[in-house]
Amino acid sequence: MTASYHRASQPPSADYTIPQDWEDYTAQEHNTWNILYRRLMEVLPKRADTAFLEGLKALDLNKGGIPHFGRLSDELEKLTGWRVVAVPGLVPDEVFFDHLANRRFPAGNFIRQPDQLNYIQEPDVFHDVFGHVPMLANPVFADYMEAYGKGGLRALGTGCLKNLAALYWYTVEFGLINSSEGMRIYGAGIVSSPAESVFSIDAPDPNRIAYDTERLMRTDYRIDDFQQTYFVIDSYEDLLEKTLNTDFGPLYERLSGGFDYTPETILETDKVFTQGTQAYANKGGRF
Ligand code: HBI
Ligand code: FE
Repeated sequence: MTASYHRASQPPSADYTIPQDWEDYTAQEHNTWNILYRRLMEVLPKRADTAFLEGLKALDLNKGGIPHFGRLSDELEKLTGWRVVAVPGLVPDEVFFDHLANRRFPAGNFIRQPDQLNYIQEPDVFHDVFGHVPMLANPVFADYMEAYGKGGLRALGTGCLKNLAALYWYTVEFGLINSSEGMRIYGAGIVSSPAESVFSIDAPDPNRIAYDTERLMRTDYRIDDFQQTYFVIDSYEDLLEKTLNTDFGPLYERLSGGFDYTPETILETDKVFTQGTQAYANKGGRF
């Protein structure tokens, strides 16, 4: 009888990777994956971007139960050169950046408890694999994730890791795209949450503001509730190009290493798609 959810069966290696121990998952853990998958597929068609839905199909994450990382990686690697490696949970930034820079996505090998289906603090295998991996099948987004990892390694020691974390948060985790079909989700933190998938597209509450690299790196974010502001990209090509063309050296000089704007702030310079009902127009500057 294994523990009701996985933890590292042995201390992690220097890069924090551990065996997934796929054969040790219980029927209940596989069933938790199936329940979450079904719940998300009730709300994601018409809300998730086609890039996400195509990745989900290409990788066939609906085989039933928790995917086997080795077999999943063999499929993913054929598409964009990415592999999925098992880790026991959050890993230090420099380890995380190094994995991304080498096209390895670190995914938790444990899954949430049946009584925690709606929200978890730490990314489990459902958030990491269902939420993040399908977008890694998109060649342009796959390039963005590698560029993010390489940028992170260069940023170590600049004192701006919080600003870099905001860039990850407002794109990879909670990003929206203004697609030809309308506003759509690509962020993993949204697509792995049934409630926030509906809220981020349907609700009048949040602001939806056009992506701007420096603007969102200066913006604080909440980790324990729905986002009050979502940033919207025009395309993955545009996101990649803006990231590759940003001269981060001088930007890090300008950044305080902290945040200048609260999550609900709207600036006069913002290109606003929707001003949220909860938002107040803060003219910017420190809060
Ligand atoms: N570790 N396993 C894991 N998964 C993450 O998403 C993660 C992490 N470590 C650091 C981190 N994310 C954030 O600080 C990123 O913004 C870098
Ligand atoms: Fe995540």
